[in-house]
Amino acid sequence: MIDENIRKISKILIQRPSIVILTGAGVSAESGVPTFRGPDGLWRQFRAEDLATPEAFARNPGLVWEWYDWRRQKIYNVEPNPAHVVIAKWEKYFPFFVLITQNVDGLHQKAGSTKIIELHGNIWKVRCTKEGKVFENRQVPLSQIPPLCPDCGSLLRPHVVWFGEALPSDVFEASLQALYHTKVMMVIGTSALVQPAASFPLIAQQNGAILIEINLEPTPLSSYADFTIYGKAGKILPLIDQLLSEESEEKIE
Ligand code: BV8
Repeated sequence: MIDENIRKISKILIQRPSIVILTGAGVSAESGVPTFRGPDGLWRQFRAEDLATPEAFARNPGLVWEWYDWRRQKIYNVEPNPAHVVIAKWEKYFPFFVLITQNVDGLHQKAGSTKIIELHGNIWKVRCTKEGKVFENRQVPLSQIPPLCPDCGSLLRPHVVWFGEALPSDVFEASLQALYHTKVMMVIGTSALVQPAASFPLIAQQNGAILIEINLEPTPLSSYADFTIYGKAGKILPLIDQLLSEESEEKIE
């Protein structure tokens, strides 16, 4: 039985083939990646807000790297789930499509997404704290903690945005451009607590977009959303995609 709201959303997507998708940790949950704040949040004992900061890294780079090394070991062999696969497929389906992700796990790219803005960086990249050079580093586990720059020997840091750090201006600007332009804003699997990402859906809605939220539970965005679908992203997105495919076949016939 397909939820009436899912039918309505599919019709909206056909009428307005212009979409920005914002994802959070919930879109990777069914791949086995622990979320930050959910009941299954394996990082409960490590409050992200306490360790994902420049101060924590300055105080104890080894401890912060132990946390990242542990997270990298947890996710290095996980696979994209049906939600990632549908999102990757949609970038070819919609004339205007931008994916903005808060996730650092790289699973959207693994599923084939290319039109992607990584708001908070990527856990598989490291950055030299002296020269700012960025390297890909998929060593699991790390052979040395904390890892050092292969060029100059300085401390490497994860190439992610920590609490208290500004988003890279190019990433922020590209996100705003997409939010001003889009006709639909779909928010999937985020608790909508972290700024400035949590304000993005409202910026899009204020610029005329229809706001759709997919989550297991209500969030601070839910009262603003035009549509909220409660359920697992890995189940809901394929249902919407199925209706879009049926509609497109009808159009072609
Ligand atoms: C900044 C990278 C300014 C690191 C992360 C107001 C305005 C501006 C800033 C602030 C502000 N108020 C507070 C701030 C400061 C701060 C902030 O937002 N704090 C919060 C805690 C209140 N923001 C910042 O510091 C940002 N920087 O604003 O800079 C500035 C300007 C100039 C100069 C200097 C500074 C930077 C924030 C970036 C932090 N980095 N990650 C790392 O990962 O190690 S944030 C971290 O949280 C992750 O990126 C994660 O993606 C993100 C958000 O969490 P969620 O993705 O939503 O995950 P969560 O577990 O919370 O929720 C999962 C959801 O999924 C749940 O709702 C659940 O129900 C749902 N779900 C679960 N399973 C499923 C599902 N849904 C569907 N299907 C399922 N199967």
